[in-house]
Amino acid sequence: MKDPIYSQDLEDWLDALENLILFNGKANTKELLSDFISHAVNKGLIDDNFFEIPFINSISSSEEDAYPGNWEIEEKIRHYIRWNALVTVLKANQVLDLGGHISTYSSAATLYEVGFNHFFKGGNLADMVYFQGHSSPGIYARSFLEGNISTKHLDNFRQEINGDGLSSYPHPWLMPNYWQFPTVSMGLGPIMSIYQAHVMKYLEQRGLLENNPNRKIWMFCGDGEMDEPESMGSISLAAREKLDNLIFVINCNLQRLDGPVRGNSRIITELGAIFKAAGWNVVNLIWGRKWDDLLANDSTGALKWVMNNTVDGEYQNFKAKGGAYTRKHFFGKHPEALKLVEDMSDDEIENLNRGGHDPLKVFNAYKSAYECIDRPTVILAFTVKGYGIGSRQADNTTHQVKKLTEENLKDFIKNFNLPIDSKKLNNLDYLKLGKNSKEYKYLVNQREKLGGFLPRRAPTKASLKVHDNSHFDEFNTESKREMSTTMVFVRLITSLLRDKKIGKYIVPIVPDEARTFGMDGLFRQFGIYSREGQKYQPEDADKVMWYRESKDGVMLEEGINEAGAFSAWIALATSYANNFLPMVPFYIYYSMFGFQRVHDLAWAAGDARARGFLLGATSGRTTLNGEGLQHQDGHSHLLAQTIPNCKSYDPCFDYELAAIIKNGIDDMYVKNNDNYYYLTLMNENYKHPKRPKNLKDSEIMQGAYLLKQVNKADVRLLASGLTLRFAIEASKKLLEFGIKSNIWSITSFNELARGGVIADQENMNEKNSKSYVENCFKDEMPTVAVSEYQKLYAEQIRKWVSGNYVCLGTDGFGRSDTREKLREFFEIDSNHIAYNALLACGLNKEAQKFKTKHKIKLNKDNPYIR
Ligand SMILES: Cc1ncc(C[n+]2csc(CCOP(=O)(O)OP(=O)(O)O)c2C)c(N)n1
Ligand SMILES: [Mg+2]
Repeated sequence: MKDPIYSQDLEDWLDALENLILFNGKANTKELLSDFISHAVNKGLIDDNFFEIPFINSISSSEEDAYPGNWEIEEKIRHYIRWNALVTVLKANQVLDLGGHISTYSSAATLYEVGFNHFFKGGNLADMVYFQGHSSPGIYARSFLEGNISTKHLDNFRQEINGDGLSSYPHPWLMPNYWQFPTVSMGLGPIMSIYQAHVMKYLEQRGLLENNPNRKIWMFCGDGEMDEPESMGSISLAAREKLDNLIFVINCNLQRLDGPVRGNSRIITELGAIFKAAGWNVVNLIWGRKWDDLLANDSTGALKWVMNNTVDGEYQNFKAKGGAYTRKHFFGKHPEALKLVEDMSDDEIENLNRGGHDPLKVFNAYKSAYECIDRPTVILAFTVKGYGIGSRQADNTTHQVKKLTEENLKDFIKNFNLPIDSKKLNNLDYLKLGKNSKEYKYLVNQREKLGGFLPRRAPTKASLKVHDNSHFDEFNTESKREMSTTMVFVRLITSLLRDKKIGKYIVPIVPDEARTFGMDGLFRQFGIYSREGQKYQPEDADKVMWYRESKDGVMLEEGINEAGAFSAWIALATSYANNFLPMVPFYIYYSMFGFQRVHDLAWAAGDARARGFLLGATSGRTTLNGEGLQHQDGHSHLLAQTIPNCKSYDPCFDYELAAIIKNGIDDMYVKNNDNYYYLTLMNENYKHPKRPKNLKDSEIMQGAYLLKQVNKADVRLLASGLTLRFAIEASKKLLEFGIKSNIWSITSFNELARGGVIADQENMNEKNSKSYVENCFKDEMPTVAVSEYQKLYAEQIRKWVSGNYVCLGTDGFGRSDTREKLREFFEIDSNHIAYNALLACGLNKEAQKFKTKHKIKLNKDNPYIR
């Protein structure tokens, strides 16, 4: 083991360094030293761990500001909150076993309380705080002391059905006036907050949002949570974009659910190196004040050496096993370190506090984050999981604790000096602050000074009415040339972007696919947002569609990063609630890399009441020819259907697409409904007919309309998206057999099914409702339904279709081939529609004839299992 004591050689070098600073100044020394070290690195003379940040506080005690708050009052408030959070969970588990977490908030209480008392801005354009999901009991407990949550609410923690309950975790869907950000799915808080900060700068640079350097985004999460790829996947963007409005507070209590996060090394050291390399301002918040004197007396460097040569598994033990153990196994690692504590009792050693539990250290760390310009800050806070809960503190199972022994409770009461009679622990009750108490006044006053209570979600009512209908109406006439629905969409969004009233609120977002979708024309016209503008002459500057980056660019080009692009979309789609600024984001991507890639974010978007459009382009299992198994989407609508407030559509014709976007804007930004819209777009060109005369938008929006009605129809053909064209063709082929078809354009099997489910539920509750789907298909008639998606997509409405109902679809993996071959293979082309229609009508002989005439290959393998 290397001896920590400084050698004479080192002393000489250090003297030389001091002299250099004295005679040449700091700036020159820095330059010289950097060059010197670069050379040393090049010669392989520098150890890899040289760049490790030492395991000591980034802010030394001499650099600290005094604590600005009332120490005693804050301590009492904090301890009351700790107790109330604990009791909330214990009560929910006394009889009902409803779960909840105690140890996480115990470790994070000081981190939050310093924020609430001194930093988190409330009011309009408040700071955005991403609370760690399972620390919610502590956040509720604070709101309770503030008077914003009642005893009944706390008693109903995790009991929401009968009203007046509190949701387990932060869910804006369930508590829309309180929670803003759904965080409990680990990793989503970090990535969503990074893109929130990115979007905030974007809105500021476009002049849509007031530029306020003091408005911060705080992201609180656990050290275990940092193992999620989403947590760190975008940290380089935050540094590259100089997101100094972003502060990560990582609660390094060294434990996750099952055990240590990094038993054999140190999570803080690891995270510090990674964030530093990514360009963040890293603030180590490791040791509390009680270590200050020890560190000041550590003239030999022995204590620092011990600190840097102890791993997290050991640090966890020190907090679980107490002072005597710590003396022996920590300080005992070096005789000089042991000497430092020879006059201290075991209790005093046990009480040596960690930085994340010391308000003074936390305050100074936050202050330095506030003052950091041009860089995001990460605060690595060293804490103890289950802090203060007697034998359960730092216990490997502490995460799961929901019930405590009497002894644990007594320890807690003693540790936090609570005014509770330890003999009466059968009937647990919350601690309150009298309205006239100095603590209550202080609590409220601190929040008033900062602008108001948090958390608070205060959505603004949007009124982004599109007055100019010509954007949409131009698609009601027959198209002059062949176009794909993707081209239709690009024309429509370009037109909307130019709208004098709402154009500036429209934001196209792409993950490096703009050229694929023919959107490169937008580059020049509207510009690509770049925090730093364009510092170079682009290669294609002389071309019409040159790659134009600009500080006030409209388009968000997020690179090959669907999770990031989706997070940017969420930030914009919830801007009406978090910035008082309704925005209309259109995120367009390869449909296969949408829901199935980032479905958890799509779920969070539903929870967060996002409003905006998702466009799954190059969709359909058979329309994307050539690409094959990984690219051909035959199920994104089924995934979309799992999100209750996502409305999804598969339009075929341009006027359908235009109507869906028009009504979607009206639904979200005029009627203020918390829905978001998913539309699939195709890349096959064809002519679009004139919009039928009597067609109502409401029919398109409810999911179906009768495109072609014949007198005394024999069969109904229901077709979604592009397959509508095959159904039209099939109806012609059926006429050869004297079979007349009614053709329905199904814009959304999903919406039809939802309407059916809603009416069924109402009927069960004696309301006598009839759904739209039931009304459409009440006549008994053979019906063939077809889509480019799995059969299940059309199957959803079986219950409400009267008569024989046959569903065609594209079950199975895709593969590369031409569109025609794929449609034949998946049995959804016009031949298969007509053939199945004849069978559905019971015309078996005609079906055989049809099969021969049109050379339908049967007896082939099922595409589902091939
Ligand atoms: C994506 C995801 N996976 C798993 C969980 C379940 N889970 C909840 S808390 C937790 C442990 C969290 O550890 P850490 O991030 O260190 O937070 P701490 O409680 O220690 O502060 C786990 C695994 C989850 N909520 N989300
Ligand atoms: Mg942890």
